[in-house]
Order: sequence, then C-alpha cells, then structure tokens
Amino acid sequence: MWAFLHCLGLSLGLAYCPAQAKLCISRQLRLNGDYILGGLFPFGVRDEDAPQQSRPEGMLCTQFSAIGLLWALAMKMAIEEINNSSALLPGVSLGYDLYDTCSLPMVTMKPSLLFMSQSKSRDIGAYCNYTQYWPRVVAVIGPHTSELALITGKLFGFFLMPQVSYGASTDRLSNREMFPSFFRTIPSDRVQLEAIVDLLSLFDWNWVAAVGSDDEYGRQGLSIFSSLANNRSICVAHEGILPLPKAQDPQDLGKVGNILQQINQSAVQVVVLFSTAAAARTLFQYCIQTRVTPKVWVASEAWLVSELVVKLPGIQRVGTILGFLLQGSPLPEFSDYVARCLSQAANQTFCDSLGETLPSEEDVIGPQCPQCDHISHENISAGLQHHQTFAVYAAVYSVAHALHRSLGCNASGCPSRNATRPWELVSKMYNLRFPARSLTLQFDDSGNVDMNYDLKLWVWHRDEEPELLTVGTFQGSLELNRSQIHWHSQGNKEPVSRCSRECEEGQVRRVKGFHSCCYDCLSCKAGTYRKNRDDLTCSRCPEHQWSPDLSTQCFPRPLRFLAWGEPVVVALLLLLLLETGLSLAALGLFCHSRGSPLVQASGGSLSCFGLGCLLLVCLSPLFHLPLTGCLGTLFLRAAEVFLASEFPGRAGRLRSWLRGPRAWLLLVLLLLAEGALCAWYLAAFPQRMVTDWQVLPREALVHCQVRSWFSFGVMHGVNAALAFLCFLGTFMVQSQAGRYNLARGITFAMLAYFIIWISFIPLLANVPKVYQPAMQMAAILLCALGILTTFYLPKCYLLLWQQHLNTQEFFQSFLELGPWDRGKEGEGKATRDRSQ
Ligand SMILES: *[C@@H]1O[C@H](CO)[C@@H](O)[C@H](O)[C@H]1NC(C)=O
Ligand SMILES: *[C@@H]1O[C@H](CO)[C@@H](O)[C@H](O)[C@H]1NC(C)=O
Ligand SMILES: *[C@@H]1O[C@H](CO)[C@@H](O)[C@H](O)[C@H]1NC(C)=O
Ligand SMILES: *[C@@H]1O[C@H](CO)[C@@H](O)[C@H](O)[C@H]1NC(C)=O
Ligand SMILES: *[C@@H]1O[C@H](CO)[C@@H](O)[C@H](O)[C@H]1NC(C)=O
Ligand SMILES: *[C@@H]1O[C@H](CO)[C@@H](O)[C@H](O)[C@H]1NC(C)=O
Ligand SMILES: *[C@@H]1O[C@H](CO)[C@@H](O)[C@H](O)[C@H]1NC(C)=O
Ligand SMILES: *[C@@H]1O[C@H](CO)[C@@H](O)[C@H](O)[C@H]1NC(C)=O
Ligand SMILES: *[C@@H]1O[C@H](CO)[C@@H](O)[C@H](O)[C@H]1NC(C)=O
Ligand SMILES: CC(=O)N[C@H]1CO[C@H](CO)[C@@H](O)[C@@H]1O
Repeated sequence: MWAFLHCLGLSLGLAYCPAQAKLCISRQLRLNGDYILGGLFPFGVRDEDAPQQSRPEGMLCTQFSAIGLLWALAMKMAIEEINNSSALLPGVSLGYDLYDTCSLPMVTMKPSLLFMSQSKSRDIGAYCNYTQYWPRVVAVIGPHTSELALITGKLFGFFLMPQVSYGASTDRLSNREMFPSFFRTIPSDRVQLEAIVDLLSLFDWNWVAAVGSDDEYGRQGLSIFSSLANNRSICVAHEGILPLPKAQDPQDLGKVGNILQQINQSAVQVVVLFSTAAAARTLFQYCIQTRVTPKVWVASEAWLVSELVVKLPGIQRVGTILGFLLQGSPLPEFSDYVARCLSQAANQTFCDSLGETLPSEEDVIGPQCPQCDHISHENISAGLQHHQTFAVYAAVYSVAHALHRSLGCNASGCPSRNATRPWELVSKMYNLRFPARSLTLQFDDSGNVDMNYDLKLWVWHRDEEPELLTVGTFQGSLELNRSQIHWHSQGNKEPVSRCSRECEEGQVRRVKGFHSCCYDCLSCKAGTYRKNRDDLTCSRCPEHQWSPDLSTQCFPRPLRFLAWGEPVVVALLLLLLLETGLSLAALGLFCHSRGSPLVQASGGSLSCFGLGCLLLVCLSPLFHLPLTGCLGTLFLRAAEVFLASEFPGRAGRLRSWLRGPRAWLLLVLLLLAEGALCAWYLAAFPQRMVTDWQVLPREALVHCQVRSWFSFGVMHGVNAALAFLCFLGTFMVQSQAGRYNLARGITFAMLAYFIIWISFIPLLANVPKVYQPAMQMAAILLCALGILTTFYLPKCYLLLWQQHLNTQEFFQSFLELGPWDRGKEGEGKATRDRSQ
C-alpha cells in the first residue's frame, strides 16, 4: 500500500513539475549499428527505505546517480568517435544499448539476460552447442562494482561473451579459469594495496588499523592488505568490517562504534579504510559525532573522491585523508560533449527526430533511465572530472580494436563484413594491446591493465570542499613529494604510528605479545652486534673480530705482543743495560786483576768464565746453558769450600779435581749435559708462535707457547740442583775472624737465585697473560743481577776500594789448604806488596 502511494507520489511529482523541461536523454541510451555493445551503468540508486521484495517484480530505482549517466555518456562519445574515425573499423558502425544496474545484483540480472537473448528476439535458447549462437550484443561494458561483476562475469563467462569492466577491481576477478571472458581497464586492487603498503612503509607507519566494508570489495581488499602488510613488517593492530548502510539498524551503528573504539584503544594514528563510499560515510558520520581524535585516513579509490564523503559536514575534523587515484588520460572535450548532449536533449525538434532506433524493450525492462530526463547541468557537473570516465572510454576502445582485428580490417576498409561472434572476440582480446588517447594499454594474462596511480591529499581551503592535491605517484614504486603534504595534526607534524619506538643503533628487538611491531629493545653486549635492522638476537662476532657494546659491526682484532717502546720493555731494556754494564765492568776488573789473591780465591780464570756466562745469560735467547756455566763455576768453588771446612784432611787430594784442567773438564761435562737437554728440548718441542683469541677482548695475543712444562722444568732442574748443592755446601760454613768468607757470597747468590725463581711462579700465574713474557725476562735478568750483586760485586768493591784487604792472609782460609800454584803465588805476593 505504502509502496503504491510512494510510486504514485513520484509519478505525480514528475507530472506536476512543469518548470523543469523534460529531456530525451533516456531515448538516446540506445543506438543501432552493425555491432551492438551492451552497457551496464548505475543510473539509479535504490531508495533506502524501499520495501523488501516478496515477488520477482521489476525493481524501481528512483534516486538519480549522476556519475552513472556521465559514464554512459562517455561510452556514447567513444562509440561516436569510433564511428566517425576512418582508421578504426572503417565502414563498420557500432551501436549501443545501455541499462541501469542500480548497483543491485537483482536489477543487473535482467539486462544481462537481455544481452544474451538471440538477436531480434527476447529468447535465450537452450542448446548443446553455442558456437553458432548469435546473442543480441557482441560485448558488454561494465558493470562498475566488483559485487556485480562477480555475478555477471560468471554468466557471460559461460557464453564466452567478452565483458570489459571499468570499475570492478577485486582481485578475485583476475582468475582466468573462473572468469574466462572478463577484462577490465583498471588494475586489480592488489596494485592499489601495494601502493598503500609502500606509502605506510615510506612513513614508517607499522602500527595501523585496517577497516573494510562488508562486501566483496572491502573483504577482499582487507585480506590482501593484511598479507601485503605482513610481508613488509607492518602490523595491523585492528581489523574491522564496516556494515553496509543498506539496512540502517541500531545494531550496525553499534558495530561502527565498536570499530572506532577499538581503533581508539589500540592507539594507532593511521587507518586504512578500504570501503565503499556509503559505508565510509557512516563511519565518518559517527567519527564526527563522537569527536574521535584526528587520524590519518588512507582511502581506497572507491571513496576518495566520492561526493557522499566529500560533502559530509564536519569531515575536515577527522584528520588527514589521502589515497591513490588512477591517473588515466584526460578527456578534455568530454565536458563540452556532455553540455552538447544536454542542450540537444532539450531540443524538441532533435528529440522528435530520434525515432525508434532499436526495438523498444520498455515493456520488459521498464524505462531505461526515467530520472535522466529531469536533470540539469548542475546535477551532473561535479562528476565531470571523475577518474573512471577514462576507464569507460578505454573499455569501448578495447572492444573496437578487438573487433577491428577480428574482422581483419585495415585503414581502407574491412574485407569480410562477416559477422564476428562474441566468443571469437574473446580470443582476440587476450593480451590485446590498444591505444586509448595518450596511453597504450595492454590486457595482461589475467585481463587487467597496468596503470599508474596518483597519491592524492585532501586539502581544505577555509570551509569549502576539499581540493585533491597530487603529492606523489605510484609506478611500481612510490615517489613522494613530502614538502607538499600538510598534515591535519597539531603544528603540521608528521604523525607517528608505531607500537614501539625504533630501537637505537646496536639494539635488537625482543618482541612482546602477538605483534612483531611491539617490542622491547635489548642492547648488544661487547663481542656481539646487530647484524640487520630487524634482528631479534645479537649476532656473535667471528673469532678474529671484536665489537664494543651497542655495536652494529665488528672490527678486526689487531695482533698484540710486547713491542719495542712499551714501558715494560723499556724498563727491561734499562735493567738489561745495567746488568750488562755491571757484568762487563766486573769481568774487566776480574780479568785485569786475575792474579790477585781475591780473584784466585774466587776461582781465578774460572770465575772470569763464570762472569762471562752471567753476561751471556741476559744476551742469549736460551739462558739455561750460560746459567749452568755460571752456576758450575760457583759449584766448584762451593765444593772446595765444603771440602775444606768439612774434610780438612782429605781436601788436598780432591782439590786437584776442583782446580786446573780437571775442573774445566768437569765444567765442560756439566755444560754438555745441559746442552744436550737444551738440544732435546728444542728438537722435541720446537718453539712455536701461537695466536690467542681468548685472553684479550679486543686484540689477539701472539706469544710463544711453552709446549711441555715438564721438559722446561727438567732444564731448570739442572740449574736448580746445582744451586741447591751450592747452597747446601756453603750455608753452614763459618769463617775465622779477620778472614774473608767466600762461602757467604755463594750462599747469598743462591738465596737470590731461589727467591727470584720461587717468587716467579706465583707472579707468573697472576700477571695478565700479555705480560707473562716480560715477567719471564725480568726473572732471568733479576736472577743474573742477583748473582752478580751478591757474589761478584762485593769482590769488585774490595778490588777497587779495599785494596789493602786483597792479601793472602785475608783469603787465608782457602790458601791454607796447601801449596798454592807456585807461578801464581809470586803474582799474588806482588799484588799484596803493591797494596801495602
Ligand atoms: C562525429 O561526427 C559528427 C559529424 O560527422 C559530429 O557532429 C560529431 O560531433 C562527431 N562525434 C565525435 C564524438 O567526434
Ligand atoms: C559445435 O558446432 C560447431 C559448428 O557447428 C562444430 O564445428 C562443433 O564440432 C560442434 N561441437 C560439438 C561438441 O558438437
Ligand atoms: C614478500 O614479498 C617478496 C617480494 O614481493 C616475495 O618475494 C616474498 O615471497 C614475499 N614473502 C611473503 C612471506 O609473502
Ligand atoms: C578515544 O580515547 C581517548 C583517550 O584514550 C578518549 O578520551 C576518547 O573519549 C576516546 N574516544 C572514543 C570515541 O572512544
Ligand atoms: C534543434 O535541433 C535541430 C535539428 O537537430 C536544429 O536544426 C535546431 O537548430 C536546433 N534548435 C536549437 C535551438 O538548438
Ligand atoms: C537536480 O538539481 C536540482 C537543483 O539542484 C534538484 O532540484 C533536482 O532534484 C536534481 N535532480 C535530480 C534528478 O537529482
Ligand atoms: C586493405 O586490405 C585489402 C584486402 O585485404 C587490400 O586489398 C588493401 O590493399 C589493404 N589496404 C591497405 C592500406 O593495406
Ligand atoms: C564470409 O563471407 C564470405 C563471402 O563474403 C563467405 O564466402 C564466407 O562463407 C563467410 N564466412 C562465414 C564464416 O560466414
Ligand atoms: C615538490 O613540491 C614543491 C612545492 O610544490 C615543488 O617546488 C617541488 O618541485 C616538488 N618536487 C618534486 C620532486 O616534485
Ligand atoms: C552517430 C554517428 O556518429 N554515426 C556515424 C557512424 O559511422 C558512420 C561511418 O563511419 C557514419 O556515417 C555515421 O554518421
């Protein structure tokens, strides 16, 4: 009843509207020709409060959608252009038959069936074989939404009727098997979503919300966006599905509120809104009402330029809006063409001349666009620059070029005017390359064309409608002009939309929770480093490299060894100089006064030899051998003292072994034994340089390895045994008053020897490994210096400054052993005489 009244009211309204002259646009939506192209355009929008249908009647779409009519006019213009042109399809005329889809599948079905009906009839026959079937149209342009294209695409796909959409962008339509005859003159949504993901990563926004409308377009877009974002390490904090505003019930508003609340809670600053214009409008209405803090809204093409959103009061308060729009090619004369059409349609003479060009289908399909006859230029002027107009224009050209090829036409004419059936056209359209204005487009394997996108930003000048400013382009990759972007945020600051702040250099992420974008930052310790920006753990440096704390790279470790110029080495050198100087001086002095009683008592030429060995201890690389020489001379002295004090009677017999050539023989034997040990040590465990990576954190320590501590000990053992015997033989020996005690010098020397080597062991274990070689050298030098100062230097002192003590009597304890070497005695006497 209500519906009836509504219809009545509408028709009455139209009838009682004499001020607005009736146009005849609805009668120009069809044209006869050799080949007819069907067209599906959204001329109307269904009344929101129209009742639910309970019977399969024709549906009434009363609201006018200007953009649908403009697209239809673009198709009309393209076909006229082709008809006028002599290059494309010469002599062949194209016709068209355009119907309303009302953006509803139920409304779209009827014209689709009509297109498939046999020409000059309204029947669709049921046959086994449709190769000989002649449908009314040769191709269909449209429909414009993915929702509708998914339905018609399958229907036309069965008959292999070519269908070229100018607006259905869902990625599912790229499926060649499901939609074998579907083509479109726009890229799939995937391309636009790749551009959006590029935009997000360019601004480092990795914590975003994604909202899609509750239809094919939104759901598919959302799912592709999620997978693309995931691949680029962008986290989708919240995903929401916006209800379509078809049936406005409070539950839906509640859903919108929920989505907004969750967006608000997750603290994202950027929302990707992949939705139809109508759904976006409801969201923004709610947004403006509840005063949600301004955000960055990344728009999908469907609502970026839609009047529904642009004209929403208060829309400038929702924040920054940007999105991608197809570039296409401009159609500068289109607005003139539309104006001409409108003025022609108002010309009664012209309208009367139209006549019936095609059999009228009004009885089955209803009036094609009754609303179109009651418009003025103002009603449609806003949509004149719509970016999809070019897609319609290009769609017509793609069919025309395919037909041109199918008929084998050239510039002068078409040889066979034999009719081409729709399915023959489909094969010609695969991978078809065709020019459309300034662009050359090509259908790829899935029937899409490649086109560039412009990044558009909404810029408001005072309270007017926003201007769309181009701030970047996407041609496989995004190029951006950042200086042109005005953020609708406080102080035009670039918004930051991240879950966690960027980690500093040398820190890695420890992800907390579900999202990889939310993390704590952990610092890499020395010896480890952050290899890649997104690493979750610190990597260890290779052995030959080091790194400080918080590092992003490793540095090579320089070799470390005791080098000339280091303070320790300088000190050692000074010690060596002192030792060598003193030894040389003592040696000179001893040799000079070789025959004096003092030197004779100390061993004579043997003591000179001992001093020489002591000098060599510091200068030769293998100190054990000269040390044995030195200790050997002292040992002979100590043995003599021991015999003299313990076995005074028998000493004389043994003394010949301790002096003269036999003593030398003994010494040589000792040296040979030690020499053999040294040779064995060097042969069995050759010196090897090793590089130690563990000891020093930043450098590699190079040192000589002691490969067998046992053999090392054995070599030391000979010397230690000699020293021990010396010590045992001399430490108890008493001297008579007023006599020189030779034993005490040896005791002290051995004490020095033992103190130095015994303290060397714990010191060596405790000094840093770098200084261990220095420690060893110091021990050798100090050992030599100790023997020098305790045994030889006091004697030098006596030789130099206490000449009067250098007498036979003073050194009596020895000399009383028996007759002294006669030759030397005179000398000794002479010295004594001289000193007196
Ligand atoms: C086609 O040619 C006719 C006259 O030949 C002209 O009036 C019309 O504007 C042309 N149409 C287009 C779209 O160029
Ligand atoms: C369908 O018809 C065509 C032409 O009439 C014929 O060549 C073809 O073999 C037929 N196909 C089948 C499966 O019958
Ligand atoms: C991410 O994208 C790259 C490049 O497009 C592709 O090679 C890779 O397979 C993708 N990875 C995932 C997990 O989708
Ligand atoms: C958004 O969150 C802020 C603070 O977190 C709160 O003040 C505001 O009311 C919330 N708005 C909505 C619409 O939930
Ligand atoms: C109306 O159209 C006719 C024929 O197309 C033309 O001769 C006439 O000049 C037009 N009138 C106006 C006012 O444009
Ligand atoms: C066209 O615009 C006029 C004035 O703006 C308006 O009254 C009329 O309803 C519009 N017509 C349609 C079909 O939208
Ligand atoms: C066009 O095709 C016809 C017949 O195929 C041929 O005779 C003619 O030379 C062609 N013209 C041009 C310009 O190629
Ligand atoms: C095409 O036309 C020629 C003559 O114009 C005719 O001989 C031929 O059989 C026709 N082919 C088809 C497929 O209709
Ligand atoms: C970016 O925009 C500024 C201001 O409009 C302009 O001067 C500059 O040339 C643009 N740069 C690029 C690379 O487009
Ligand atoms: C409406 C229109 O432009 N029709 C033209 C179609 O093409 C033929 C031949 O090219 C012309 O003669 C028509 O005028």
